[in-house]
Amino acid sequence: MDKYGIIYKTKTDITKGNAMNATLETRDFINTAKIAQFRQQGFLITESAFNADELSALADDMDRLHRENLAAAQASGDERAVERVKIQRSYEQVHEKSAVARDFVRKPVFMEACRKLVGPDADLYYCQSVTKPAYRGRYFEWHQDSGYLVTDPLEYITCWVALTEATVENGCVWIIPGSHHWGLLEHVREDETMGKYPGMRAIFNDESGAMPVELAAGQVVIFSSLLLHKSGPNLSPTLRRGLVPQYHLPGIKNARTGQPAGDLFPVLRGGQPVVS
Ligand SMILES: O=C(O)CCC(=O)C(=O)O
Repeated sequence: MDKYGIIYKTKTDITKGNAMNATLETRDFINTAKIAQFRQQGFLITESAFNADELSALADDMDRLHRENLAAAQASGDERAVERVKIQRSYEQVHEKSAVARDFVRKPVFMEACRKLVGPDADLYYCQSVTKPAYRGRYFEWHQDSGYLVTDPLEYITCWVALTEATVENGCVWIIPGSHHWGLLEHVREDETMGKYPGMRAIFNDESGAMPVELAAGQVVIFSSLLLHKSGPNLSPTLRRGLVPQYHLPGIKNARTGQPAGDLFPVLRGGQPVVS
């Protein structure tokens, strides 16, 4: 048993539960056409994979993290820190801070994605809650996720789950289909501004194929860590909420140092979900 106390869940366990969950838990979200699209264009989009209770339970717990963070900033008396917390509502490795998130990242749609796109064994690599506040959620530069930390093996999958609907107006993700074939691009670090999050920007010069990925709540866009993507500002009067779990092969390393990379949080072994 590892630090998370791994137990292997059998197929019979997966199909238990109430009728609503049984439907979502037994349905296939990724057919062969979607797998072909993922290989050719670097992404696929699922139908809604979660019911309203699952989405609101996660949103509520991400709000709890935000309230705790805001209270800590307010207690510090640092007004700039308070302001930053209000506009930068992104939290990292949330499965370590939230039992709801820890359960969520092993939901069937992700296990199916791992099984079909990663392999019978997969680990969670990283998991962010990404909330863009109304009117103040900022632009996020074009990048490849592999541009943040180069791993060995290089490519893994990013799942961007819409906890609320994601639209052009509220700052949905944009992608360049097929750009995962361009290989790993050079990235430069960009400073934050009032209109832009801090982060890496990929160097490239053809964004003519860019398309927005508008999603209904519960839908997931799954893409290669080499696919170029960005997101727009939130110009709407409501929050835009997403969760971004990423999955890779067990044993992935930081390509520069050779040290283990990612969180080493096992989710799938021998094709079966891991529960703790
Ligand atoms: O949620 C967003 O707005 C973009 C997040 C993103 O691209 C990332 O975390 O790599």
